[in-house]
Amino acid sequence: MAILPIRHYPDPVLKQKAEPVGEITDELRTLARDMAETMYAAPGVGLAAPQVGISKRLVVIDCAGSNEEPQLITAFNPEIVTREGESYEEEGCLSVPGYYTRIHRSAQVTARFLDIDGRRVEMTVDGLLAVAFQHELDHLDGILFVDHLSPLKKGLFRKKYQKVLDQMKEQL
Ligand code: GNR
Ligand code: NI
Repeated sequence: MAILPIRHYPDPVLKQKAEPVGEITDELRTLARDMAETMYAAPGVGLAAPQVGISKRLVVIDCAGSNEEPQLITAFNPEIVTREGESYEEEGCLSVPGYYTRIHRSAQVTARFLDIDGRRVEMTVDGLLAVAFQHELDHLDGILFVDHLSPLKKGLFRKKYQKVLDQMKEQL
Protein backbone atom coordinates (compact mmCIF):
# COMPACT_ATOMS: atom_id res chain seq x y z
CA MET A 1 0.00 0.00 0.00
CA ALA A 2 1.22 3.49 -0.77
CA ILE A 3 0.06 7.08 -0.64
CA LEU A 4 0.76 8.64 -4.04
CA PRO A 5 1.69 12.29 -4.67
CA ILE A 6 -1.25 14.30 -6.06
CA ARG A 7 -0.63 16.44 -9.16
CA HIS A 8 -1.83 20.05 -9.07
CA TYR A 9 -3.21 22.25 -11.85
CA PRO A 10 -1.55 23.33 -14.20
CA ASP A 11 0.25 19.93 -14.42
CA PRO A 12 -0.20 18.87 -18.10
CA VAL A 13 -1.25 15.29 -17.17
CA LEU A 14 -4.52 16.79 -15.86
CA LYS A 15 -5.35 18.10 -19.38
CA GLN A 16 -4.78 14.78 -21.19
CA LYS A 17 -7.51 12.38 -22.28
CA ALA A 18 -6.82 9.16 -20.36
CA GLU A 19 -6.47 5.78 -22.12
CA PRO A 20 -8.98 2.96 -21.56
CA VAL A 21 -7.67 0.00 -19.56
CA GLY A 22 -7.63 -3.47 -21.13
CA GLU A 23 -7.49 -6.57 -18.96
CA ILE A 24 -7.60 -5.76 -15.25
CA THR A 25 -4.19 -6.93 -14.13
CA ASP A 26 -2.75 -7.21 -10.60
CA GLU A 27 -0.73 -4.08 -11.39
CA LEU A 28 -3.95 -2.12 -12.06
CA ARG A 29 -5.56 -3.55 -8.90
CA THR A 30 -2.54 -2.37 -6.87
CA LEU A 31 -2.84 1.09 -8.46
CA ALA A 32 -6.56 1.15 -7.56
CA ARG A 33 -5.80 0.24 -3.92
CA ASP A 34 -3.06 2.87 -3.69
CA MET A 35 -5.43 5.47 -5.16
CA ALA A 36 -8.06 4.54 -2.53
CA GLU A 37 -5.48 4.89 0.24
CA THR A 38 -4.41 8.26 -1.21
CA MET A 39 -8.06 9.42 -1.41
CA TYR A 40 -8.79 8.44 2.22
CA ALA A 41 -5.57 10.08 3.45
CA ALA A 42 -6.23 13.38 1.61
CA PRO A 43 -9.15 13.16 2.57
CA GLY A 44 -11.34 13.27 -0.53
CA VAL A 45 -14.54 11.67 -1.81
CA GLY A 46 -13.00 10.68 -5.15
CA LEU A 47 -9.75 10.41 -7.06
CA ALA A 48 -8.99 9.85 -10.75
CA ALA A 49 -5.79 8.18 -11.99
CA PRO A 50 -4.56 11.32 -13.87
CA GLN A 51 -4.46 13.08 -10.48
CA VAL A 52 -1.63 10.73 -9.49
CA GLY A 53 0.07 11.14 -12.88
CA ILE A 54 -1.37 8.00 -14.55
CA SER A 55 -3.30 8.70 -17.76
CA LYS A 56 -5.62 5.66 -17.53
CA ARG A 57 -9.40 5.43 -17.19
CA LEU A 58 -9.67 4.50 -13.52
CA VAL A 59 -11.41 6.32 -10.67
CA VAL A 60 -12.11 5.58 -7.01
CA ILE A 61 -15.04 7.14 -5.15
CA ASP A 62 -16.29 6.91 -1.56
CA CYS A 63 -19.02 9.32 -0.49
CA ALA A 64 -19.92 7.58 2.79
CA GLY A 65 -20.02 9.93 5.78
CA SER A 66 -17.12 9.89 8.24
CA ASN A 67 -19.22 8.00 10.84
CA GLU A 68 -20.51 5.46 8.28
CA GLU A 69 -18.97 2.25 6.91
CA PRO A 70 -16.67 2.96 3.93
CA GLN A 71 -18.36 2.36 0.54
CA LEU A 72 -15.49 2.22 -1.90
CA ILE A 73 -16.33 2.22 -5.60
CA THR A 74 -13.48 1.29 -7.93
CA ALA A 75 -14.43 2.01 -11.55
CA PHE A 76 -12.39 1.06 -14.62
CA ASN A 77 -13.42 2.55 -17.99
CA PRO A 78 -16.43 4.32 -16.44
CA GLU A 79 -19.13 5.83 -18.66
CA ILE A 80 -22.22 7.85 -17.87
CA VAL A 81 -25.09 6.35 -19.87
CA THR A 82 -28.04 8.48 -18.70
CA ARG A 83 -28.46 11.80 -16.91
CA GLU A 84 -31.48 13.42 -15.28
CA GLY A 85 -32.28 16.67 -13.53
CA GLU A 86 -30.02 19.52 -12.51
CA SER A 87 -27.70 20.10 -9.57
CA TYR A 88 -25.71 23.19 -8.54
CA GLU A 89 -23.53 22.28 -5.55
CA GLU A 90 -20.18 23.40 -4.20
CA GLU A 91 -17.19 21.43 -5.45
CA GLY A 92 -13.52 21.34 -4.67
CA CYS A 93 -10.69 19.32 -6.18
CA LEU A 94 -7.55 17.82 -4.67
CA SER A 95 -5.71 19.00 -7.81
CA VAL A 96 -6.95 22.60 -7.40
CA PRO A 97 -6.18 23.28 -3.71
CA GLY A 98 -7.84 26.18 -1.91
CA TYR A 99 -10.64 26.87 -4.43
CA TYR A 100 -14.31 25.94 -4.00
CA THR A 101 -17.29 26.91 -6.13
CA ARG A 102 -20.73 25.70 -7.20
CA ILE A 103 -20.86 23.83 -10.51
CA HIS A 104 -23.83 22.96 -12.74
CA ARG A 105 -24.18 19.17 -13.08
CA SER A 106 -26.88 16.55 -13.63
CA ALA A 107 -28.72 15.56 -10.44
CA GLN A 108 -28.90 11.82 -11.23
CA VAL A 109 -26.68 9.70 -13.44
CA THR A 110 -26.45 6.05 -14.43
CA ALA A 111 -22.82 4.94 -14.67
CA ARG A 112 -21.40 1.77 -16.24
CA PHE A 113 -17.94 0.48 -15.44
CA LEU A 114 -15.82 -2.56 -14.61
CA ASP A 115 -15.24 -3.14 -10.90
CA ILE A 116 -12.02 -4.33 -9.23
CA ASP A 117 -12.87 -7.94 -10.21
CA GLY A 118 -13.53 -6.96 -13.83
CA ARG A 119 -17.29 -7.44 -13.47
CA ARG A 120 -19.63 -5.11 -15.40
CA VAL A 121 -21.53 -2.86 -13.01
CA GLU A 122 -24.35 -0.40 -13.66
CA MET A 123 -25.26 2.06 -10.88
CA THR A 124 -27.84 4.83 -10.71
CA VAL A 125 -26.84 7.48 -8.18
CA ASP A 126 -27.85 10.95 -7.02
CA GLY A 127 -26.69 13.55 -4.51
CA LEU A 128 -22.96 13.83 -3.79
CA LEU A 129 -22.29 10.45 -5.41
CA ALA A 130 -23.73 11.69 -8.73
CA VAL A 131 -21.62 14.87 -8.52
CA ALA A 132 -18.52 12.82 -7.69
CA PHE A 133 -19.04 10.47 -10.68
CA GLN A 134 -19.34 13.47 -13.03
CA HIS A 135 -16.32 15.25 -11.46
CA GLU A 136 -14.13 12.10 -11.66
CA LEU A 137 -15.19 11.20 -15.22
CA ASP A 138 -14.33 14.75 -16.29
CA HIS A 139 -10.78 14.17 -14.99
CA LEU A 140 -10.46 11.23 -17.43
CA ASP A 141 -11.24 13.61 -20.30
CA GLY A 142 -8.79 16.27 -19.11
CA ILE A 143 -11.54 18.50 -17.70
CA LEU A 144 -11.34 20.22 -14.30
CA PHE A 145 -14.33 21.59 -12.38
CA VAL A 146 -13.10 25.14 -13.03
CA ASP A 147 -13.38 24.48 -16.81
CA HIS A 148 -17.18 24.64 -16.29
CA LEU A 149 -17.03 28.25 -15.03
CA SER A 150 -18.12 31.26 -17.10
CA PRO A 151 -15.20 33.25 -18.60
CA LEU A 152 -15.72 35.95 -15.93
CA LYS A 153 -15.60 33.48 -13.03
CA LYS A 154 -12.67 31.63 -14.63
CA GLY A 155 -10.72 34.91 -14.66
CA LEU A 156 -11.45 35.43 -10.94
CA PHE A 157 -10.40 31.83 -10.28
CA ARG A 158 -7.05 32.29 -12.09
CA LYS A 159 -6.18 35.35 -9.99
CA LYS A 160 -7.09 33.65 -6.70
CA TYR A 161 -5.40 30.37 -7.61
CA GLN A 162 -2.14 32.07 -8.62
CA LYS A 163 -1.91 33.32 -5.02
CA VAL A 164 -2.44 29.75 -3.71
CA LEU A 165 0.35 28.49 -6.02
CA ASP A 166 2.67 31.34 -4.92
CA GLN A 167 2.04 30.46 -1.25
CA MET A 168 2.75 26.78 -1.93
CA LYS A 169 6.07 27.77 -3.56
CA GLU A 170 7.01 29.91 -0.53
CA GLN A 171 6.52 26.90 1.72
CA LEU A 172 9.13 24.88 -0.20
O1 GNR B 1 -12.74 15.44 -2.31
C1 GNR B 1 -13.43 15.93 -3.21
N1 GNR B 1 -14.61 16.53 -2.87
C2 GNR B 1 -15.55 16.91 -3.79
C3 GNR B 1 -16.59 17.70 -3.34
C4 GNR B 1 -17.58 18.10 -4.20
C5 GNR B 1 -17.53 17.69 -5.50
C6 GNR B 1 -16.50 16.90 -5.98
C7 GNR B 1 -15.52 16.50 -5.11
S1 GNR B 1 -14.25 15.48 -5.68
C8 GNR B 1 -12.96 15.91 -4.60
C9 GNR B 1 -11.75 15.01 -4.80
C10 GNR B 1 -11.21 15.18 -6.18
O2 GNR B 1 -10.56 16.12 -6.55
N2 GNR B 1 -11.51 14.26 -7.04
O3 GNR B 1 -11.11 14.37 -8.30
NI1 NI C 1 -10.90 16.49 -8.72
